[in-house]
Amino acid sequence: MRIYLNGKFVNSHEARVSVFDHGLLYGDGVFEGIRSYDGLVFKLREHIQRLYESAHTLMLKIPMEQAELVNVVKQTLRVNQLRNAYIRLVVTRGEGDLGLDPRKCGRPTVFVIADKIELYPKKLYEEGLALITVATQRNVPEALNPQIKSLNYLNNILAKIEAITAGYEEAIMLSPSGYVTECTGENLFIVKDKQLLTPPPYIGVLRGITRQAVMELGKELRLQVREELLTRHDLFNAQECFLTGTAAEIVPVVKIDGRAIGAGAPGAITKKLQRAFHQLTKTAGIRY
Ligand code: PXG
Repeated sequence: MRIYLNGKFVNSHEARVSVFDHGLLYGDGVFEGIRSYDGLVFKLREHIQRLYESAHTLMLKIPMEQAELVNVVKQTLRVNQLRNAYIRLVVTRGEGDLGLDPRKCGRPTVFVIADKIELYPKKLYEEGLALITVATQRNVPEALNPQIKSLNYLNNILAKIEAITAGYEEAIMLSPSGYVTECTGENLFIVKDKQLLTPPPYIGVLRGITRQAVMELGKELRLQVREELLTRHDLFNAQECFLTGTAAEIVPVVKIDGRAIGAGAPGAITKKLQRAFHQLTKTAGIRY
């Protein structure tokens, strides 16, 4: 496997970063997870733009233009001869010393990994997921805005550990006031009376690229699509619920905190959106 690292392609065993890299020492950096489908990178420009916006808020200057980074991603896929891939793009503050001061880091570290995609089991999509809400609250935007896709994922990892410890695969995280935010690596939607509802970014969620695509598909399917504050009660009494994310795509949710959602099986609108999404992946990408 060839990895892009700071301007060069190197073999994976040579792809090393310093123990003084502030991405490692402090989680000071940003990343993206991107997918390609049959030779098309899905929503590549949107992912690149989100990466640059996350970096801008951190005052982390990515040492190349967006168009150049788009080309690096395409090149990494070509060099590794991958047509269906998972791409991880990482930019860290770079190598510094044993202090937080970002001014000590001379040059950001940039790397791109493209690997075969590990698909989730088919059973997950056919049977749907059972979820629990967890005690670990989602980061508040006033402290560390979840819209920044930073290398600091401990908030999500703590929630994931709670879910796993309780015997579940994924957790629903709430805001400090008890509103639904998102899962540890996916956004959440519910369907109720022809409405497609998802929590608004200001409550503390990542603006998922898949989330955005699904909102647009929902409108095309003549659903009323809205960002709305949701409580656990709203989830329990939804007709359908599903999660969205680059790796997971659209995953039905059939049980939350022991309550069956709708009929307790993947819903009709969820299935329609899954089909529409798969169609979109065949057209909405950038060729490489
Ligand atoms: N919320 C959070 C907190 C995320 O990390 C999403 C939502 C979905 O966003 P996209 O843009 O992918 O629709 C994410 C996704 C993975 C993986 O391998 C995904 C994410 C982070 C780490 C790993 O699926 N982010």
